[in-house]
Amino acid sequence: MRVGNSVLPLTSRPVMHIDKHQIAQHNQRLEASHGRRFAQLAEDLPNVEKIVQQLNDFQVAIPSWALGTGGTRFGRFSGGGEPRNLEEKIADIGILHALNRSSGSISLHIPWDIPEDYAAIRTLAAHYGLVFDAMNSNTFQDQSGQPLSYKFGSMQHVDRAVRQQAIDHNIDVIKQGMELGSKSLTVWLADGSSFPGQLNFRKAFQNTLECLREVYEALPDDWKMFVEYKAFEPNFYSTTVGDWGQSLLYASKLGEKAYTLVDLGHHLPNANIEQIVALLLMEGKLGGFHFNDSKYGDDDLTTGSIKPYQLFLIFNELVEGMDSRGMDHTKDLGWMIDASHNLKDPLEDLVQSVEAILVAYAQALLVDREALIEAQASNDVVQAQEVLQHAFRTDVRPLVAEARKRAGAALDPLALFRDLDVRGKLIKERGTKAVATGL
Ligand SMILES: [Mn+2]
Repeated sequence: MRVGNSVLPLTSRPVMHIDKHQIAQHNQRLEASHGRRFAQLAEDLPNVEKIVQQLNDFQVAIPSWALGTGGTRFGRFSGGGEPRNLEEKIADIGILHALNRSSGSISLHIPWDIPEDYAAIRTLAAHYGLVFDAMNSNTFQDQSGQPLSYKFGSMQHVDRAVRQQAIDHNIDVIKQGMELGSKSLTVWLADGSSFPGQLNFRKAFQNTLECLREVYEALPDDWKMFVEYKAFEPNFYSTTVGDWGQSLLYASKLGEKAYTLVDLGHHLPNANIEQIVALLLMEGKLGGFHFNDSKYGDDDLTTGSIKPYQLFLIFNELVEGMDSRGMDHTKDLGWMIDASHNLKDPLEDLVQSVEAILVAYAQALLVDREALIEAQASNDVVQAQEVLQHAFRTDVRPLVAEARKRAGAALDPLALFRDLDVRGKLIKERGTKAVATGL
């Protein structure tokens, strides 16, 4: 992984990189104990090779805004060495991908990450083995120099001129994505109201639909549009794309290139997300997925840190639903992490998130489908629970590690990240005061 002179200007040539020898050395140290644990697990799994291959193929997109320390409304505590520009964000994801070989794409947010030279950015990403996943538009903030304000919404706005501005921005994001080789646009709208009476719900919906339709018309044929919903925040009385029903309504009215996007943190407490996923898949309208975890609301905590069983149950429905439609696990849905918080090193947090996603996926692949169908058909509630929990309680980490090893990644990415003092080197390169653009 050498970044050559021809690719990068001198100033943005990263010092920190992880090479094959470092990974090989690390793996060699852990090989004996890993080999024992993997062999033991493999003995009980007749389809172990297929599962390892599926884990090997699975890729999760990393959002460009997850590389800096996230803030809250109250404060932001930078850990230092944060990427200062898009090039450095790509370099960070390159480090992550070198460690786990499961983070092979980047999801950009416009206008936080507008590339100056598309070809150069594409070349740089390719250098790290990265491609561009979904593009994200932003009509939830006002940008400097923007003529009209989104204070009272964007696509729902009572003023047609504001709506047009939001349409134009989204079409512009599509054009930028085309330059980068992206194939999808994620639209998340903060639109809604915070007080009863503020909004005519029907008009807000119709305005939004009309705007989304104009953006949809601008989508290339091989693109998808993801309509992301969220129950509340920043608006606290109503949200104009507030739940999966509303998103599905928009997506159905828009057409076959429009899909619902599920973000794990965007539901009311205790929502049965696995059931939502199952029904959206049944309708062929689940397009993408944003991973994070939460205790209360849109907490954006590390995936799998709070509710790992729920994550497994969601993956169980994803695998069952995708298989029933003959879908490709790796290509037919957009998988992305959407989290950003203020305590952990952002790269360590992402290592943990990707690991948690792969663990839940592996557990879902272990579920004995035939036994589950049999239990369901005979109303054997006890056995159904046993089948699911047997898979969930299996320690599948050796499978995930084996998949990584075969892909040329590290057996223990977090340990290697720390052994190599990656953050220390990034701080040396970028300084302690470097602050990532974005949230
Ligand atoms: Mn999201």
